[in-house]
Amino acid sequence: MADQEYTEAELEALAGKAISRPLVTHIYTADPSAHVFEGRLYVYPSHDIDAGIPFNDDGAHFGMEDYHVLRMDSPEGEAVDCGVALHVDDVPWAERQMWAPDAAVKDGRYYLYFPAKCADGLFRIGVAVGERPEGPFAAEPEPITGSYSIDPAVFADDDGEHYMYFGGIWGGQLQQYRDNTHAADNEEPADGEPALGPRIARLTADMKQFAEAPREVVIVDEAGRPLLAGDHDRRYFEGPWMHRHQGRYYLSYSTGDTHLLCYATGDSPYGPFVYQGVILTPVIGWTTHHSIVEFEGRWWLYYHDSILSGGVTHLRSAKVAELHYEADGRIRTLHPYGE
Ligand code: FUB
Repeated sequence: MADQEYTEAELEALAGKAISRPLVTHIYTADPSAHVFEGRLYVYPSHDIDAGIPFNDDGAHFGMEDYHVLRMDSPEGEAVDCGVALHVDDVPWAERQMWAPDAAVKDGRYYLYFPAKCADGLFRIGVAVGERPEGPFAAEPEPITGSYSIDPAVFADDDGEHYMYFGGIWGGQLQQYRDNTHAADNEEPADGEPALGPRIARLTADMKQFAEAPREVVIVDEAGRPLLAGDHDRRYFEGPWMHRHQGRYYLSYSTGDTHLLCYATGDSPYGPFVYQGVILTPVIGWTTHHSIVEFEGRWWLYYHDSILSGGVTHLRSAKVAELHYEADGRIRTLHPYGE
């Protein structure tokens, strides 16, 4: 996850062609999870900082310490920084690396879900509860039992159930787990074997625990064969998101080292999901991470890039662009700096 090298002229040219601007410029924000709460848009991003930690393959340089929530009256309006919603110092079980969060609401209470590393060096996922969409949030004393890896995304289905999707390979440690059991020497499957999938677990009625053991989500090709680990242009890497459109379930995600946002569709929150195509071609910066939200009948892609920091991969800026569906439900591919 190294920085990409760009000349100033190249960055300026790309910035000029960019399809959207950073939501805010006074802080770096990434991994934006957007929701409509109380009729307004609330965006739950990572808060990128330069923690002074040298780059490594585990992503230690992503040394984030807190979360700020952004509020927008519309996707085309200004984003207001609502301030610190939760700090790692206020999470009893977490030591470092407050990575991509998400949020949900139930019965008038708001739940912030977030991954962080414990003292043992393993990521777990926690929940913090608040009375307002922007927080502040009070963390539960322990992470969610049975949680692991990164990138929680909580989906509210029409029947009132909530499901958490999570998991990311490489720095996100998902490859170290099989059947929800950890072994540090577990590796990614070989190229010709089925790829690892994100995990899904239904949440308990109080939104604070898994109601079931996490299951692995399978993404298949058009012939129904699981995508293979060597298929880096299509296989799951990190950053899951779930939304429904015209009755179908859309699982979208990052392909990591090929820097694409892709999607797959299915008939159940558990899948299987059939790979469909690319939502967003690569952005400036190594990571790509997104959410999809409907606001007043139009659909929006929240994503990030590293233009503002001059290509520094751990100093990103959240952005938003309109998303379009074709009549058959396919998502039209977006190009962040024009075609
Ligand atoms: O922000 C830290 C990590 O980078 C996220 O958890 C990943 O999805 C990637 O965007």
